[in-house]
Amino acid sequence: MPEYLTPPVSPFAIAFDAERLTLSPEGPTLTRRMSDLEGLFLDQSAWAESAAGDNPVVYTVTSSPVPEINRELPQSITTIFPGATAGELWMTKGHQHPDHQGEIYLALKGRGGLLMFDGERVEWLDMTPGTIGYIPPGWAHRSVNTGDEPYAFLAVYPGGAGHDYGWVLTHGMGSRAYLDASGSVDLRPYAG
Ligand code: S6P
Ligand code: ZN
Repeated sequence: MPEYLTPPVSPFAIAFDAERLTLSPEGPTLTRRMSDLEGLFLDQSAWAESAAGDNPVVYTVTSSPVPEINRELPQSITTIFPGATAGELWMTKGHQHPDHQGEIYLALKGRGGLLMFDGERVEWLDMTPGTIGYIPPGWAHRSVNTGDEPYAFLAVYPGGAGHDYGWVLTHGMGSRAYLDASGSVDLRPYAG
C-alpha cells in the first residue's frame, strides 16, 4: 500500500446519468452567471448590459465528491446554455492548468466545441454526443455551445493540476466563436 501525504479516497462507485446529467453521489455544483464572465466577451458593453440586467446563468458545473488534490482524478459535468452576447457564443471562462497535465472531455448532449490555445497555436474540436476531446498538457481550454439547446460534457482531469483563469485574461484564447449566416461555426481572431 503506497503512503501519501494526503490520504487517498477509498474506492467507490459513481452513478453517471448521461440523460439527467448527474453524478451520484454528488459533490459541489458551481453556477456561472454572466456577471462571473467579466473581461471574456469581446463586446464589453454588451456583456455589462446583460450582467447588470437579467444576469443569465451561462453554465453550471456539477462534480462528483472526488477532491481536487494531487493524484486524484475528479470528474464533473458542465452544461452550457445556448445563447450569444453580441454574437459571441456562450462559453466557459476557459483556463490553463498551471501544472501542465492532460484532460479528457466526453460530449453528452447538444452541440458544442472545444477551443484550445497553447499561446501560439489554436485548435477547435467539434463536440457532439460520443466525441472524446483530448486536451494535451499545456493547452488552455474553453468550451462553447454552438447549438440551440444545452450542450453538456463530462470532464475527467488530474486533481492536482490547478486552474489558472488569469492566463486566459492575459493571453486570450486565440479565437472567438460565432455562427455564420448558415449556422456554421465562424472562428474569428481573438482581437483583444
Ligand atoms: C476542469 C475542466 C472543467 C471546467 C468546466 C468549467 O479542469 O476543464 O470541469 O472547469 O468546464 O470551465 P471553466 O473554464 O470555467 O473552469
Ligand atoms: Zn481543465
